Amino acid sequence: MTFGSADRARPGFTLVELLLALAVATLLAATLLMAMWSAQEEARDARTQAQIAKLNEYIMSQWETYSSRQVPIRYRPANPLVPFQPTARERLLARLVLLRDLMRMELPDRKTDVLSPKAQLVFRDNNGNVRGIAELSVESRAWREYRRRAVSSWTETFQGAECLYLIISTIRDENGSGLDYFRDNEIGDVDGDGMPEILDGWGNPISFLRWAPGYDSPMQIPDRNRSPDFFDPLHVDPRWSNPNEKVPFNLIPLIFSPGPDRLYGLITDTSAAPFLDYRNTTPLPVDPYAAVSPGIYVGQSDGTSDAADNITNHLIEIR
Ligand SMILES: [Ca+2]
Ligand SMILES: [Ca+2]
Repeated sequence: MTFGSADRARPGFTLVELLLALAVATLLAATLLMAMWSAQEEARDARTQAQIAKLNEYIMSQWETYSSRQVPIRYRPANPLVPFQPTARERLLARLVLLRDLMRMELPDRKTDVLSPKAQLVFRDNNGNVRGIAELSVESRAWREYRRRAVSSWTETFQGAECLYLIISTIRDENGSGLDYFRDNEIGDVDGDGMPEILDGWGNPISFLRWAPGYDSPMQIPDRNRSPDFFDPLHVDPRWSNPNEKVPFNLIPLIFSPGPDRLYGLITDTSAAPFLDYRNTTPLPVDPYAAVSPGIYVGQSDGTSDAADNITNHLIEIR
């Protein structure tokens, strides 16, 4: 036996076998990477759901307090020499409008909510002359704190998320701060405007709309007959006298992550100009159902299907 024949007998790989082995290895690696990626996506999704459930808990516990909230009102006459005596109906309207102003200031979702002063409800006589003005007689502590922390470089891009951060970071109770639940890497300033946001599992700001009348969900039905405004049990809102109106229906605050596609797909006032300032809506100030522009409402789809994969407090099962 020669060395040469021993060489020939040694098992070896042909080029085809090598290529085949390489292909199998590549496929295995790709499958493994895919499995790792989908496990990561699942973890991101689960974390975002948990974050939104926690944020929902904070916002809704505040929301529920408004049903029995004291609304401190100051009435001023237009002419200091002519006393202003509001009617019972006017007092009810003042309570409703200024309750909405309290919500606007304590649960802001845009720069103007933080920066615009208290709303004024103006009462006129039959000739259109101003008889008197109603406004909140105190400013809430939370609102003053938000104003103190609003920096001049603040931009509208992520204002909903930035307001949500302001609200949650101002919460203090016996268990600590509202931010304690969130990890360090879940707080960021994606747009670098000096105002932080809470970030979802994909690193995108979790946004907030206190009132999203354009959003349709199992929790928010845009029909006042099936789901009337919870905060107006006496039907004080003047639109109740118009049979053709669908407002005021019940609104539920909207907390939303853009989801895996990282696109929000909902109309907020950042996509329209001029920016909505709730203090100056007409005919009543602080109208939760105010249009961004004619026929366009806060929270409605921007015409794409980008919102389909969003993770929101209206759709997740609250644990
Ligand atoms: Ca920011
Ligand atoms: Ca999306």
